[in-house]
Amino acid sequence: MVVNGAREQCSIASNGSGRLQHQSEIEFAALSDVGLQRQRNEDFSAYWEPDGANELRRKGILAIVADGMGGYEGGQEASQIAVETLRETFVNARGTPHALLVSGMKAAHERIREYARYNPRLFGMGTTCTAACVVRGHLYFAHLGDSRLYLVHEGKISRLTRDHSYVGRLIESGLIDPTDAETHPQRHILTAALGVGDDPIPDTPLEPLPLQNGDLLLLCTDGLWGLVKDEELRETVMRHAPESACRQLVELAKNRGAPDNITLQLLRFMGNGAGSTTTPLGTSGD
Ligand SMILES: [Mn+2]
Repeated sequence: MVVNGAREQCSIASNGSGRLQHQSEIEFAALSDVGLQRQRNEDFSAYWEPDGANELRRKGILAIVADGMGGYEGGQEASQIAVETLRETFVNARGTPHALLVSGMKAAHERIREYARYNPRLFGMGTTCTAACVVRGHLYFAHLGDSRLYLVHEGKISRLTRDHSYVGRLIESGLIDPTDAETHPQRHILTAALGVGDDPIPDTPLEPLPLQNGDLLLLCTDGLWGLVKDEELRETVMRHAPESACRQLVELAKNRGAPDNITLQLLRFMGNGAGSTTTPLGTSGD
């Protein structure tokens, strides 16, 4: 089953029926909205889960968000190419989840560069890309740019990705305060993205992260996290079912002006957890 973030002004998706059919451990919802000031939605996202329990066990599920940049239609093209290439690689190639995510990102990078080469007016097109895979209760991810992946575990929210942006660097170096970042004139400058520069090396965790029943994963573009604080994200996703939480968070961003496109995916892990005996990948006994 594939759920694409369509190019409509606003689109909601969920895997409600798929979950019942395949006993997926994931409850999923996603929402993308053009926002209040942009003409186009340059964000793109997709969620994939295999048809069949064996395949689900072997491959797990894949969630991707991408936020394109570049003039003309460059941003739109870049984010869509990235998401589709990464998904293709993940679905069709063989390898560990980590290897598939990384090689998928490399393939996406190449394809965007090639596309720009044959469409010179799209020169400079690029995209952020944050992809998460959950297989047998373990989270893998790969990340480039300033979209984000959050984990809500036992009521606490933590950000699993760092922003590959100029402002992100200034914050990490202690040169500016996180609160200044929201208004910093250079807050949109990325230091790493797909389709731009040399071969990208995405951030990945050293070890897959074991998930527990009830854990929540949130993937989102800066159109959301730029306007909605971590604490507000946490409260909303904990208090509401995924689909309703998606709608409320987009509403919140819109109440605050929504200058950018907003895209988010929310995944609730309903499995036994990585510590269970049925998950051979589990490395610790809880
Ligand atoms: Mn954005």
